[in-house]
Amino acid sequence: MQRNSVIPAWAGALAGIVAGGVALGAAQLVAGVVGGDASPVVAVGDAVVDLSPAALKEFAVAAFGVYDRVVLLGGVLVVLALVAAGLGVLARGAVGRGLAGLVAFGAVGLAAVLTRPGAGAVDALPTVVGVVAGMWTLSWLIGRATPSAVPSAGSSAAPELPAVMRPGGGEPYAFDRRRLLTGAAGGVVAAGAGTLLGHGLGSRRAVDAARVALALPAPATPAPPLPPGTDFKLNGLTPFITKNADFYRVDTALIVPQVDPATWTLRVHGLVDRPIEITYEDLLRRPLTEADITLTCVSNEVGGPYAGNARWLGARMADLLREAGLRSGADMLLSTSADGFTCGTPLDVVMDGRDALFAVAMNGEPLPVDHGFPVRQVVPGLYGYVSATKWVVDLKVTRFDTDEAYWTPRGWAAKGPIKTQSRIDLPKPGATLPAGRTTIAGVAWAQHTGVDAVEVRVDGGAWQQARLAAVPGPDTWRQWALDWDATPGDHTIEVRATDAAGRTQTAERRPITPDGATGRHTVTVHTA
Ligand SMILES: Nc1nc2c(c(=O)[nH]1)N[C@H]1C(S)=C(S)[C@@H](COP(=O)(O)O)O[C@H]1N2
Ligand SMILES: [Mo]
Repeated sequence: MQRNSVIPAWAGALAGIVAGGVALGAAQLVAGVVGGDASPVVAVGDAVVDLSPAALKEFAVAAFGVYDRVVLLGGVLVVLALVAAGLGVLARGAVGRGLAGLVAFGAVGLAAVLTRPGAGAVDALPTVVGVVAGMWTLSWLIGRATPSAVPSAGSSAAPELPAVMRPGGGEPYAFDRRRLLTGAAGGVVAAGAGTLLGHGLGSRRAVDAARVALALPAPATPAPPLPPGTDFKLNGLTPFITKNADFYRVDTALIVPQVDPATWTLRVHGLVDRPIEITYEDLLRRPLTEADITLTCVSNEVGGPYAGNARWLGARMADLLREAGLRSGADMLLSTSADGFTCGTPLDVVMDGRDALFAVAMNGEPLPVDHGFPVRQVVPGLYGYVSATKWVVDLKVTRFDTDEAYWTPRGWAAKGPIKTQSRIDLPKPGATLPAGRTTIAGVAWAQHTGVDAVEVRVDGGAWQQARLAAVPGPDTWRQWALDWDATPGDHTIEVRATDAAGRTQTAERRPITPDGATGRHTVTVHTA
């Protein structure tokens, strides 16, 4: 009966704490999957607050201020760790006692979870799964710590304390320290992974729920109705408006930041007279502007897909900056995302009257999380890496010679105005077409200047004017099309755009670094 008691108390305590950690990690993971805030630690913490006398609560708030909740949860965790350690010590003698203790402890957690207002049966799941995972871990670790074969002196029954002598002599040891420690390390990893993953899943659900529940205000300045004929509606031609689900995504985020609009704020500071911090509610109360703007990525190769056009709704950046009071000498806005990414935007561009927005909506919906929910910047005419900060939380008014944005030391230009480009969508590169009449079509962009002409030539012949679709303004791309009587054989099709200032895009091929690719999009097709 004494067999397991050869495991020292510290080892039992370690097994108990690791088992407790695995229980909490599993509970957090399940809570993340099934939803709700059914984490037993939080529930126990809340129950402690509910059950404790008002005087104690006031003391805690007075003593710890806004950190009272953190202190409370920390206290709950310390108590949990002590109890788990005690159960582990108990489990050395008889695993069943430790397991029974875990069940009893789980019952307390369950009571705390189920007595929360609005709790349902599904809220029991994290605690139940957590207790089962903890029980399994505890018996597994105690099993690992127990020597599988104990050499006994002779074959006589009733050995005393099983003890193995170290080869070099010294203290006898009677339990498998190495197997316990490696098992405990595995348990710690599992506990941490479960907690992090569960937390990530949980905050994703919470932010998704907040996003779906949002009611968007009407724009104070609506976008003018789209003129007729912005979209030729040709099969295979990029639509004028990009659906949110089809919009390209470029960012450095391995895990998309989950930003709760209830806690989001934007700080405007730096070279200003009156630093400002606004909440999401404040932002929605401002007069909002709606505008059709085409975003483009500096990493878009000639003919590439990293451009998209949407109807954005947002507060004008210039208004907020004017309220903050710009100081002289400032020439850059350094914006920071919730995940630390930074963008450097020329101040004069944002202040020159164009629709530079803190956008909250995209094509009539709250911003998708991938596209910067709850708030992102959109500045017509600048590549995304110098203007379009998603999940933006901070705006510092500064100078290009003082501050540097994320991509600048990584080989990209500090300033990135969009270069005029045109793309052939139809026919597809390498396509085989029947000879005869066909349509060559695509999109062209020169944001904030506008596209005035698109020309096409086949096999190096004369440039021909394409017909242009309507546009609501200079900030979007523009569809173009040209009918072509294709003769049998191989053909090369080239395109070039001219902006509203009369500048035709250059034929010179340049790579995307440091400030955007140039050259003419060219496709070859075969006609039979
Ligand atoms: N927070 C954050 N914002 C960001 C980026 C980023 O990496 N992180 N990338 C920028 C770049 S390079 C581009 S092109 C646009 C792309 O916006 P989209 O993903 O909504 O299309 O976002 C910009 N905003
Ligand atoms: Mo980009």
